[in-house]
Amino acid sequence: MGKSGLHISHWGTFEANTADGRITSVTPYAGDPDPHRIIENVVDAQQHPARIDRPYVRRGWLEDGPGRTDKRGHDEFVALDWDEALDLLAGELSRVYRNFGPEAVYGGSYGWSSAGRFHHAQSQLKRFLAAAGGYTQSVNNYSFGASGPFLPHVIATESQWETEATTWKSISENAELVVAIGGLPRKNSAIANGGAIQHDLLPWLRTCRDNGVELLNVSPLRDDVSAELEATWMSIRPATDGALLQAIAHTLIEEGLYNKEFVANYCVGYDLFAESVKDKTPEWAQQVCGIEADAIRDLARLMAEKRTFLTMSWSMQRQQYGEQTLWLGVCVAALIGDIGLPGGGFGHGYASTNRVGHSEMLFGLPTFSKGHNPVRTYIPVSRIADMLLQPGEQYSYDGKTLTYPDIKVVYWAGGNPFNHSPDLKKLREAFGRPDTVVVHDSMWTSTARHADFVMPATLSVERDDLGAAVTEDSLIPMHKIVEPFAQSHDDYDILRGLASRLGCDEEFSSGRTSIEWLEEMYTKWQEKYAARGHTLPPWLEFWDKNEPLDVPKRDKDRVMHKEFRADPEASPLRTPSSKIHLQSDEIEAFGYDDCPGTPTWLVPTEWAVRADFPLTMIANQPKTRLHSQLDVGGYSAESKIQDREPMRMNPADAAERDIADGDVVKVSSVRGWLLAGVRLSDDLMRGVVQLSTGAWYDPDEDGNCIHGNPNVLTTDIPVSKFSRSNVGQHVQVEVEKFEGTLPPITVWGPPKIATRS
Ligand code: PGD
Repeated sequence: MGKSGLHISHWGTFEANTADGRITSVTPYAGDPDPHRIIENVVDAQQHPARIDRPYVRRGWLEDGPGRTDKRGHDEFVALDWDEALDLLAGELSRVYRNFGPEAVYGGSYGWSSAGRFHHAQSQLKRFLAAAGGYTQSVNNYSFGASGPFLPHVIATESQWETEATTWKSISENAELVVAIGGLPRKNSAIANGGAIQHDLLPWLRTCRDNGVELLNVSPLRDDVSAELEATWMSIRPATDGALLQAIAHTLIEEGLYNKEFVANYCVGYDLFAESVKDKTPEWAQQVCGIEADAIRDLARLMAEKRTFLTMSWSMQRQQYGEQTLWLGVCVAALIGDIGLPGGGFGHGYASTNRVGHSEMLFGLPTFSKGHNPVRTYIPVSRIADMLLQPGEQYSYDGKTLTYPDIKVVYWAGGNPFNHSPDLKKLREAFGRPDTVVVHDSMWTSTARHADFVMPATLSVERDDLGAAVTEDSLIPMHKIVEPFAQSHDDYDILRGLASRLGCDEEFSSGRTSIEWLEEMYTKWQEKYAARGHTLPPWLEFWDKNEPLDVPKRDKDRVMHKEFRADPEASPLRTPSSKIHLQSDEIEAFGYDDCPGTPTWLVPTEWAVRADFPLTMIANQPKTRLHSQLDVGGYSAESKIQDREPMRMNPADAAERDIADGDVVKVSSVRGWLLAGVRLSDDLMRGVVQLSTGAWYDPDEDGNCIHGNPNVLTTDIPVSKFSRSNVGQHVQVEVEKFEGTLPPITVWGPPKIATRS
């Protein structure tokens, strides 16, 4: 029996109890005011049959060599020894670099992988591929892939709205009204990229409530704000927030309630914007979004009267025309005129993770360099399937014309595209195109099953690391808790094995072991703080003490755009005009019909199928895990219904279809179907069903999912020609009771392993 030191994961910090080399239970960090149960998943997952025990190669690849194939995802795997696997893969990488050049290697490798400053799978892979010759990379992310490139054109750069956002402290002390478009769901704030130590969304929202701040939840889901906060729920039809915002702007202008001084001094494009909302009356918006015209008018008046903070969740832009919805939010906040005032203004992504609204560490965290990639070619990250299916094709992105490269090797570590990409049937077809697909993972996820080379990676509990998110108060020494499972290795050691075979080990590893890297990273970081007058303990003292180390933080009362408001000449915005854009000639000149230069609400193309698929599915983030990670863990597993992912449904919609709580249903869209288990809930408005992402994709022979991954239903069309981001948040579906014999889930165990001839 043993007890570990603290361990940090993206979803919380815990101590583990161990016996016989296994984790038997976890205890949340005592300093966390609101721990989440996701930390429990690691207990069952660490030794689960779905762990990858050794290196494997796909049988067809071994027998026929690299090349285009429709067998990926259907084939058997052959076990290899480590040396054999590394020799074979190094040979293949050499062939591709020699014959096709580094652009033919796709190393975009998107995904969250694990917390830990050193063993971050993407950073490791990118540094290795840079050392090996280079790679085609990806830009942006699946979280805010539209707002990332778009918002800098109209108000703020990503580093501003993410890391210089107005703090919860300022909001709770100064705001009178928080309008949360897309809500402030506690479940999403469970996680933070880099790790969560103190979950303080709920404590801050309680302070808001106790201070008399009015909370308004604008969402199709009532529980997008926790019930105890007594928020007002304004239920809105999915994908219509832009129409609501246009009608609010219309009312503010028509009733002369907007802040004329703010608009005159800090904004450009007012006349064209005002013209564009002239006919966007509350009565018009009511027809679109389902909120009564009088309630829209009252809301506009309330916002004009009170110190208002308007925040929009990331989900608002993970849908078609998401840039426009977000931009309309910026416009309404500008008309209200509280931008730059304590507790007022515009926010994006509050509660989308445990990050926005917290202050940052003074001089950041220890870092591991990704090296220098000589290849300039990139794709917007969610265009992975288009890139593989249409090499050489030109496309637009952020005012530029780009060309998809011809990819021969896809190399993925720490991500699960067969979880995160919309339209998984299309992705399957795309994954058939390259010569070779390589995946490092600890689990037999669907992505691993679609690979040629499968390299078993350790879990973070099986290695030493340093952990924290930059918004936390401390850095955690993460001592290994248990030995690596079977023959799994750290990504770093796998890549070192390849680097030495390719002759680039010195460039990749600088000859250091993992623990030597941790010391190097920590010491550089400590010296940075020391040079600025902050003394932190030396490496061995920090590591051996095995306790969280307090790190100094920035201004906890920070207000975004305070300096801009105080003096727009001295502190201009980084937009083309240096001011807030209510309209943009630059965007208009890009000529994108789906991203016009004056923001407007547009009808989603998916609505064309509403006659046959009348329900809108919200495919949001799960409560019981992070994305698809550790889906086999106890907390995630206990939520399943007859082994299927739970889907929530309004009781009236269910009754119309003769569906009861606990039934298994077949959910269909234009693109395919899945099986899910039903939970009835009146926290959903009528016409809406909700199915979280992350159930491991378990395809039948036609690619439909018998387990409940919503991305078999969603579409891969981009948000717009501007950002080319993903629209996974919504899809039109129909639901019927499943009456047949339930097929058993296969994806929670290993795939078929061939005996070697
Ligand atoms: P994860 O499940 O976190 O999903 O997409 P992402 O790919 O990040 O996948 C991470 C993988 O990394 C897991 O398979 C895990 O086992 C593996 N892993 C963890 N640690 C390590 C490690 O140390 N080494 C290696 N080699 N592997 C490791 C998430 C993405 O999904 C995101 S961020 C968003 S916001 C999107 N949201 C939606 C949505 O709202 N709706 C839909 N329909 N679809 C979405 N997709 C997107």
